[in-house]
Amino acid sequence: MTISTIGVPMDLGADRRGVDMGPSAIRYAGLASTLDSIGRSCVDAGDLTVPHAEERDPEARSIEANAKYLDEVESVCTRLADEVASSIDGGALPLVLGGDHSIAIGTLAGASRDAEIGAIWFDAHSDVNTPETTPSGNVHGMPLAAALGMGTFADTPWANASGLREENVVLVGLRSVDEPERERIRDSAITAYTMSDIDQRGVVDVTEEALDIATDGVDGIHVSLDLDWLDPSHAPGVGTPVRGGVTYREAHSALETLADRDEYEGILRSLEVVEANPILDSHNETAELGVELAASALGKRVL
Ligand code: B3U
Ligand code: MN
Ligand code: MN
Repeated sequence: MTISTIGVPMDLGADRRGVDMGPSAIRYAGLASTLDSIGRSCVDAGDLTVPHAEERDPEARSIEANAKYLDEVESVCTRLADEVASSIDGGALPLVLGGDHSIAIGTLAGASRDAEIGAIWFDAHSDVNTPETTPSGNVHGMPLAAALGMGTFADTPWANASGLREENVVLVGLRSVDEPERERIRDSAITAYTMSDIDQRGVVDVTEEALDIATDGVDGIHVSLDLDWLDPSHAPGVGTPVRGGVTYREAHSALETLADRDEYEGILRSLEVVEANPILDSHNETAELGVELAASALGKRVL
């Protein structure tokens, strides 16, 4: 299956410059040649246009302190959803390059258009804040809540049109969860694995179970890879690093486990790599890691 790369140079959801250069950094790290070397044909659809924070009327910012730039994020996500849906319709596998994690609102909407999907969320954070609970106002802490219609997101088109159910959502690698998010996860049908689960059971066992849950009764799954899932010693170029993340090998093992399952069951519908910030990075190593991990997810084999 052809891979269709879609760049989304979004930083409004993190309210922090630099992560908008993520798509460029990931391409510079050799995405196209790496995919080519593993025998996957790849078409680059280029970058979506994302407005800059500086273009914005400063007065407008304070009004939505609880969800900064939400209008702009939603308008980019509307276009992203169309791109993702049309690349799936065309028989391709969309590989979305962030940009901050707010773009997942669009990716999930596109991947779930006319389909039931599951989602695996590799992330240090749970991203189920809403405007009522967010400690930062940053929409990159809210995309799963938006897609699932939690809190004030219940009335948005994102939630209503989505073929994503909590029962098929699995969070893997958590170590930074806000108190209202903890309650929300407990009250939901979402499955969540913390870093302690990975410590105790091993990343392959956890990923196998995550795959069982995410794929149960659906047409396919979206895999969202927030690079802050990894320990900052391996992925320093992210906006909100949290110590105690997965190691380089654990990350590859998890994505190889996904690729093995995909080879036999054809479950992967869309993939996303987000939060690479080259300004905070050391010699582009986080973007390079993003490329390597995408290759593992897409079937790279040593022998
Ligand atoms: N939970 C916090 C922090 C955060 C979430 N996602 C990232 N950071 N990258 C929040 O602001 O919602
Ligand atoms: Mn995230
Ligand atoms: Mn995160």
